[in-house]
Amino acid sequence: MKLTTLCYLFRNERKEILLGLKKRGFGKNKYNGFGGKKEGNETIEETAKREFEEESGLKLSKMKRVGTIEFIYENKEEWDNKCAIFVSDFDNQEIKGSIQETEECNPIWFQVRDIPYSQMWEDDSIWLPLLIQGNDVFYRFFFDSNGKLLNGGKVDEFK
Ligand code: 6OG
Repeated sequence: MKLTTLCYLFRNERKEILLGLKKRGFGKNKYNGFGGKKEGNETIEETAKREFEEESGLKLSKMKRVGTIEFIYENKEEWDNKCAIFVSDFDNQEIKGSIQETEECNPIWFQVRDIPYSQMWEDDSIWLPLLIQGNDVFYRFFFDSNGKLLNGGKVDEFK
């Protein structure tokens, strides 16, 4: 199964979150954290930082690993991925670059209380509120080949 990353950047004491509106490819027209596939022999944290910069324009120096989520698809094994989840805080770290819209993604700050769950993957409303409250997230979710959530839940063995 391929290894992927997702990183969520917060600011203003975690009252605001940066989300990216994907403009093409997998998850088009959905908001998500920033991330993608592990390449070559980079570490998973290197992947997370590289993908964050590619999609947002920001080069973060600090990220914290807070969990693992497996996304499993019916009849679409090539989409299955095991995703390392990271968080980062905009304040009190050195950040290079500036927020930029790219061909792939449009980054937008949201108030945490206004997260657009209806325009996100269905699983996000289950675990993202817990992550925001400071919890670790270890989950496995099953989807049909249209990306509809079938079932899923917590997985302790990832810890
Ligand atoms: P590429 O294969 O396009 O990376 N991803 C999901 N994110 C959320 N929130 N929910 C899902 O449920 C997801 N399935 C995949 C992981 C794919 C990116 O999309 C994320 C990767 O960051 C269906 O390079």
